[in-house]
Formats: sequence, structure tokens, C-alpha cells
Amino acid sequence: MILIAIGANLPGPGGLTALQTCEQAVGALRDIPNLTFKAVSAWYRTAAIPPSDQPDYCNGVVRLEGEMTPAALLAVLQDIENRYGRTRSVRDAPRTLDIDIIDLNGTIRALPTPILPHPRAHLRAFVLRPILDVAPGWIHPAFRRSVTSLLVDLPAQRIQPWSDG
Ligand code: PH2
Ligand code: MG
Ligand code: MG
Repeated sequence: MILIAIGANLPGPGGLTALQTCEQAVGALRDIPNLTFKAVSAWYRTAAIPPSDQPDYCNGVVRLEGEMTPAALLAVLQDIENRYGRTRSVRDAPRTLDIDIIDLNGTIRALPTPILPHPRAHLRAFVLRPILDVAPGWIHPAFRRSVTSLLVDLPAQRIQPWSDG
């Protein structure tokens, strides 16, 4: 199982809303050769973590299946990010599109980039809550803990269905 997290909190090229950019990113993920699209979560409106005066994020998760090396998948994802106007400055800066590998078939590694599973996934409701939509039985490969068990241990983080905003 491959889990990919999508996030955006700035308008994209041509004035796409964050939600529209995220939806188009799902379309791009569906088209990756050798991988099969399985499911997309609901979209969530989430407060920036760590707390800041950035705009709220649109966040969701996609589940795929197939085999690909971490480096090859990362290159594909960065290419999609770049097509949607992604620029890179400091960590946690607001962005038009962020696509992160959360879990790649259970791979565990600290080096090289991308670190797998994603090193902060277990701390983020904006990743764990959408995983509950697409893979409710998911177990964190490194900590061997269920998504529900990780979620209940989190401090409060503001997250709501996108459509409630
Ligand atoms: N991504 C980050 C940092 N902070 N906060 C929210 N709510 N959603 C994100 O996608 C996000 C974030 C770094 O990638
Ligand atoms: Mg990220
Ligand atoms: Mg990223």
C-alpha cells in the first residue's frame, strides 16, 4: 500500500483555489505509470502546524498500489508540485502544493531522502484523519501502531471537513 498526503494553502497557477489544486493533483497521481489508484479521502480544512498566521490548508490523502523506488516516486511527485507553481524556501512555508510520501509499501529507512515512513506523519491530524478514510486498518510501519491509536494521542489540532468552511 502506498499512502500519499496532499496539501495546499496558497492559490495555484491561474488562480486555482487550494481545493482545485489538490483535486488536480489527484488526477496527476491517477496517471502515474505502474501505479494503480485505489482511493482518495475527503478534503479537510486544517490549521497550519506549527501554529502560524498562514492561511488554513486543504489536506487529503490518496491510496495507491504498485511498486516504485522511493527516489523515482519522489521525482514524480516533485514534478507535479512544480507544475502547480511550488517554490521552495524555508521548511513549513505556505505553498501552492505539497505532495508527500507517507508510506511506501512498509519501507522503513532514515536515509537517504525521502525518509520513510514520513517522519512527522504520526504527529499530524491532517495526515492521520484522511488516512482513516482511505485505509482505516493502516498500521504505522515503524511504530506498529494503528491510525486510530495514533490519532487519540495527538494534542488538539483544528481540522474540519473542507465543505464546512
Ligand atoms: N504541511 C506542512 C507544515 N504544516 N500544516 C497543515 N495544516 N497542513 C499541511 O499540509 C502542512 C502543515 C509541511 O509540509
Ligand atoms: Mg509536507
Ligand atoms: Mg513535502
